[in-house]
Amino acid sequence: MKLKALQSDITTVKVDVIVNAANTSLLGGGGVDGAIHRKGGAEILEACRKIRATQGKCNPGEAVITTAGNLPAKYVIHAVGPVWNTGGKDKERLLANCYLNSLRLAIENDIKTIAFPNISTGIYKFPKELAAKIAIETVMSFQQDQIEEVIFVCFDEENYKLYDELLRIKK
Ligand code: AR6
Repeated sequence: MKLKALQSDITTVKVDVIVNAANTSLLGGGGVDGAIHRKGGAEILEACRKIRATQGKCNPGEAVITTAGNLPAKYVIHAVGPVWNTGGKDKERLLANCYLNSLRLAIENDIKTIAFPNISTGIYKFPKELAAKIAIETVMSFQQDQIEEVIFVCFDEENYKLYDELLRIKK
């Protein structure tokens, strides 16, 4: 499995699946979630509504999969990250679960290439360096032989530099 960092807008990345940093409602919001729903179109929201109707809200650490609508990817995995400034001591585990559950869904759906945004490091204010370490370590320790490439798509330069550096060290 090849791991790489890319500084880009995740809605433009051509992979089998892009991951969204969603919220528990699954019904859209700001940040990368807003960008994905805006560019992906109504089909994604419709699919999210159906999931909501059957399973209710999506808890932090969990993930669901939908069509990617008009995006170049085939699917979108909506993962709900933890909010940094709230009670509860298991935020690190919940962030790791976002990556684990997304990878599990990718395996179930025969996905070979997956792109992650830096979940929870925007509106949810998770410290960027800690989030990058958790993301990379979780993905690296995931045992499988189906997924060929994992791209960490960083929007801001600070995150890109962190991922680029950490991935160099781990090689
Ligand atoms: N492509 C890639 N990364 C992006 C993009 C983009 N187009 N836009 C922003 N980012 P955030 P969170 C980066 O705030 O912290 C929403 O309202 C951004 O720079 O999108 O998990 C949801 O509905 C940051 O590094 O997600 C939730 O309510 C990263 O994506 C809440 O925000 C995550 O930032 C989730 O907050």
